[in-house]
Amino acid sequence: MSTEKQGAKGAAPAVKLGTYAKNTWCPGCGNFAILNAIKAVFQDLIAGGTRREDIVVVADIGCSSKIMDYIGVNSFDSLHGRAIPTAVGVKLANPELKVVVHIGDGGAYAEGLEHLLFAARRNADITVIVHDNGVYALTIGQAGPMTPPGYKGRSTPYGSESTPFNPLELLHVAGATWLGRGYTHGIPLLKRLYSEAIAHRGFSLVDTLQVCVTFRNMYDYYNERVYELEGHDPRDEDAALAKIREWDYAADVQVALGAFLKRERPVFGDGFATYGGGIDVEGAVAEVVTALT
Ligand SMILES: Cc1ncc(C[n+]2csc(CCOP(=O)(O)OP(=O)(O)O)c2C)c(N)n1
Ligand code: SF4
Ligand SMILES: [Mg+2]
Repeated sequence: MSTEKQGAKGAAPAVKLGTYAKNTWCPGCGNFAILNAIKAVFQDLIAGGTRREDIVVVADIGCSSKIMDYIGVNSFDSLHGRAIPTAVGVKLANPELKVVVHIGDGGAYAEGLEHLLFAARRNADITVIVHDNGVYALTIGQAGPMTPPGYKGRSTPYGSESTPFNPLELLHVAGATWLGRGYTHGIPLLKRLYSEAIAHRGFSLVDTLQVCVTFRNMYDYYNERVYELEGHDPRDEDAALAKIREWDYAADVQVALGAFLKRERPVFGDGFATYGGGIDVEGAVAEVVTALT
């Protein structure tokens, strides 16, 4: 379900991409910024000629993943940690689609980590937007893979003992071809990063520092530390790794935002069309349907 309104005088109607689903995020949640940014990016894509039905959001499970209910494009709700392979399958089935995953840090960097690394290794042409709030928010704030030591939550009442790993460093090594980091205080940068990531051909991921105001409110902390990359060349793989290593997701240092890495490698699935002269997808589907009816 979606709503559309008439645009400016004489202009084509603006596709609003809203839905009638009731929004259940907490007031002040960083997910609102991600929603506004990605909707604006989809609107720009549609204004530029992309068919609305060719945009697919694949959601995981969590507060983050409710976002698919609030965007009027095709979507698929996967199991926790399984949004990545689902998205890769969607893209392989129809390479014309723009496939965007919305997933929490728990889903991406714990439950689904193996899938994430393999999608990066294969350079699957999908965009992954991680809502990185550093907790399992939907299940009321347990410590997750990105939770820093000392965090007191339901599962760690005396303080978390574990240290996060750096997901961008891991993905750089795994073979990702586009990597960036955003923050939910500032929609223009999010919009630019999401737009660049979607335009990139190959595996792209934007680790989005998404503030969970209810269980881990990091606004003051991040506001004092974040800065936008300037003069950084994302095509320099070593410089990208050095910038990515500047912050290990636990140390009290400056936190860079922007596009860290952009490189080209063969894209997963490009070779499939050459197997046996190509796959007749419609014919194969018709065969199955005929057999079932
Ligand atoms: C396989 C599996 N494990 C655990 C759960 C329970 N569960 C649902 S949401 C969630 C937390 C999600 O955390 P995250 O992925 O970081 O998303 P957030 O809610 O923080 O946006 C968990 C543990 C589940 N649904 N399925
Ligand atoms: S619990 Fe946290 S992440 Fe979930 S909606 Fe509330 S503020 Fe947002
Ligand atoms: Mg989370």
